[in-house]
Formats: sequence, structure tokens, C-alpha cells
Amino acid sequence: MNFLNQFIERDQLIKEWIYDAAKTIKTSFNVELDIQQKSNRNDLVTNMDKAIEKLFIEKIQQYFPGERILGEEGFGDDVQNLDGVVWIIDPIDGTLNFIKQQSDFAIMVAIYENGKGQMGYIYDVMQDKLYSAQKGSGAYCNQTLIPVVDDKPLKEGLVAISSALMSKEEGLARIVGRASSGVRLIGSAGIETAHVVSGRLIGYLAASLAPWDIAAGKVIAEEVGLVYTKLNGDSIDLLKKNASLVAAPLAHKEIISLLSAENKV
Ligand code: 2AM
Ligand code: CA
Repeated sequence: MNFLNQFIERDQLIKEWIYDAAKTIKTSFNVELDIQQKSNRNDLVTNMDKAIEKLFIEKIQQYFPGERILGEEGFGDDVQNLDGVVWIIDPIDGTLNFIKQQSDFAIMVAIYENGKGQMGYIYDVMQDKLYSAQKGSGAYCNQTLIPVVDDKPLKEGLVAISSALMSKEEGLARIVGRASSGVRLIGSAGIETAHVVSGRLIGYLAASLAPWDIAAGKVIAEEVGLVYTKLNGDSIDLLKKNASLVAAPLAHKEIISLLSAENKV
């Protein structure tokens, strides 16, 4: 596959599918959701998460037959390796926000080829902001090129953390909170990564992110010079859950050395 020849066609299609999916999601605000519990009472899935994932899978299979799909709700393929082209999809990232706030949730789509991120999309539905990137071509918010991040020291920036990290690893959250300008919690890995990409946050730490929470954001983040790794500095494994850190290079280094000095990673 030569992605360079296909970026434009794929980009147009993915954007169309994302905007269609967003319309469907917004329409659901007027209708009662069917909500089910997954691993615990804060890990929820709605009929909308499932419907949107199915919508993407149908389109991908129609336009790109043979390409495998890893989706959060499990309607795609049983992906055990990243050989060839793999789509990684989170139909609604921040499902709790979607249910309780009707804001701060995202649609995320990524394409990886032999384990390398080629295209990434995070759509902040309620802000109508589509963050996108194609490997080597920079990152965009809607039509606007996002500048490479300002590589400031950690003490000059705000850091977002996941709520799982806050509740399970509060010592770690305190360390990072003291060393930075402060800590923020939003509850959507996609939206938090988008804030790091656009410089509103200097970093985002999470205790346990699934491949679909990471895949799109990693492609976009790397295009603006951010570093996206596990919390101990190792490479992300997109077939497993990862304790993860995305941050501007200086802050990334500082956070890793702070945490290892305190034996937190
Ligand atoms: P989700 O809404 O798609 O599940 C909240 O801190 C962030 O963590 C959201 O991006 C959320 O994505 C993700 N998240 C919530 N529960 C999770 C779980 N059990 N495993 C991995 N990620 C989770
Ligand atoms: Ca989700």
C-alpha cells in the first residue's frame, strides 16, 4: 500500500464519516439512551457507542475491504498484531461525559500501517473542532495548521491526569501537581490529548489507556513535536493497556525523572 497516494481520498472519506457520526450522536440527545455497565459502574457503554462503531466498520469494509479494524466495542476484528493496515476506532471517547454532560467527548479514528501511525483524527463534537494529522504533513485543527509545541519547562504548564490515576495513584498526581502550574481533569483522553497538542496543557498522564484511547492522539501529538510514551518512558504497546504520558519534550523528561526518583514508575 502506498499511503502517500491515498491520503487525500482517505482524509475526505474519514472526515465525511466523522461529521455524519457526530450528527447521529447529537440527535440522540433528544432520545433516551440505552446505557449498560461494562467493567464497573463508571465504565459504561450506550447504544450510541455501538451504533457509531458499526457505522464506521460498515464504511471501512465498503471502501477498504480486507483492512482490519480494532474498535472499542468489539464489532471489528480480533486484532492480535499490527501487521498491514489496521484501523483503530473509539466511537465515543469520554462516554461518561457524553452521558452526564453532553460535552467533552470525542470521536477518534486512526490508521496504522505495520505498527506505524499514518493518520489520526480526534473530533471534539460539541466544540466542532476536528484535530487531524497525516504522518509527515503536520497536524490541523479544522483547516488551520497547528504550530509545533512551545517546549516550556514543566513548572510553566498545566497537566491533565486521568480520573483513574487520580483515584489509584494520588501520590503521583500530587508530585506532578506540585512540579507544574497545576492539575486538570477532563475525562476524555482524546480531548485532553487535543489540549496538549494545541498548547493549552503541557502534558497528559493516564493510569491505563486502551489502544483506541491512544492511537489517534499519538499520530497527531507526534506531528507537533510532542513525545507519547508509557509512563516509564518505554514505547507504547498498541495491543495492550498502557500507563501513558504525552507531553512537550522538556516536560516529558522532567515528569519521567520525577516519577522514577520517587519510585512511581
Ligand atoms: P472511554 O470513555 O472511551 O471509555 C477517562 O479518564 C478516559 O479514560 C476516557 O478517555 C475513557 O475512554 C478512558 N477510560 C475509561 N474507562 C476506561 C477503562 N476501563 N480502560 C481504559 N480506558 C478507560
Ligand atoms: Ca469509548
